Amino acid sequence: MLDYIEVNNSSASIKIALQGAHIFHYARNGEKPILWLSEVSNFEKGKAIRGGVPICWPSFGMNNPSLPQHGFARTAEFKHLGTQEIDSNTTVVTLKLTHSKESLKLWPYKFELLFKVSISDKLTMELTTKNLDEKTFKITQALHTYFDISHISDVRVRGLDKKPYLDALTNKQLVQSGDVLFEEEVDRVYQEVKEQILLVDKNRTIHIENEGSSSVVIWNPWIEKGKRMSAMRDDAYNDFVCIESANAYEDFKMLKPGEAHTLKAVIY
Ligand code: TA6
Repeated sequence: MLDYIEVNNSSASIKIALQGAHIFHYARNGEKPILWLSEVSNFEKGKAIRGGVPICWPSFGMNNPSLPQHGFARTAEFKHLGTQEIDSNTTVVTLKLTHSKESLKLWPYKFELLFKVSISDKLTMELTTKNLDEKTFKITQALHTYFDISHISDVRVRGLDKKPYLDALTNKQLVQSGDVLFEEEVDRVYQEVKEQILLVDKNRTIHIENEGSSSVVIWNPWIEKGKRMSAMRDDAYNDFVCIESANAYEDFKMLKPGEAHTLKAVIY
C-alpha cells in the first residue's frame, strides 16, 4: 500500500497518494466518483496507480525518448507541504517534488514541481514547474485524468469540433468533426484547444476547463489494447475515458532559468 492523504469536507472527498502526488479518488458528497480507478490497480512503490490522475512529467508519452513513458514524476515520492482548510467547503492540499541524485541521472536539470489541489464541488489542479537550473529546459506534460463513466457507448466528448489532432494510432494529422464518439480505440492529441471540454454521459455532464494548456488528449483503449494494458480488467475499457489536460507535442513549454509554467485544470 502507498501512503496517501485523505480529505473529506462538506463538498467532496479526495485521496492523494504521496507517490506521484497521484489523486486516485475524487467524489462530490452523495455522488458517484468523478475519477475512475482500476479495481486491480497497483498500489506498490515504483508502479503507477492505474486510474485517477497520473501526472505525466517532464515528458508526455514518449515525447522525450530518453525518459520512461510519461516521464518519472508519477512514480516519484512527493513531499506533502500542507493541507489548508479555506472554509467548510474548500480544502487546499499542496505537494512538492524537487530534483534529486536519481532524477538528475534521468533528466539533468534542477527543478521544483508544485502540485496544488483544491477540493470543493470542483476539483482544481495546478501543476507548476519552476526551472531552478542555469540551463533552459523543455517539458511536455499532462494531467492524465481517468473519468468514471456509465458505459463507453453512452458517452461523447464535446468542445473539440474543428480542432486539429494527431491520431496516435496512425500518426495522421486530422480535424475533428462534431463530438468525439467511442466505437474503437481512440488515442488522439488535440491542439489549439482553449474552450471548455464537456464529457457528456447518460445522466451527468462533466466540465473540464484548462489554463496554460492548448492540447488535450482523448484516450480509450477499447477491446484489444484494453486486454494488453497493465493493472486493468479486460473489460475495463467500458468504464472510463481519459481526457487529459496537457502541454503535449507542439504545445511543449521551454523554461529559462528562473521561469515557471502552470498547467491548470478545473473539473466539475
Ligand atoms: O495518453 C494516452 C496514452 O499515451 C496511451 O497511448 C496509453 O499508453 C495510455 O497513455 C496509458 O499509458 P500508461 O503508460 O499509463 O500505461
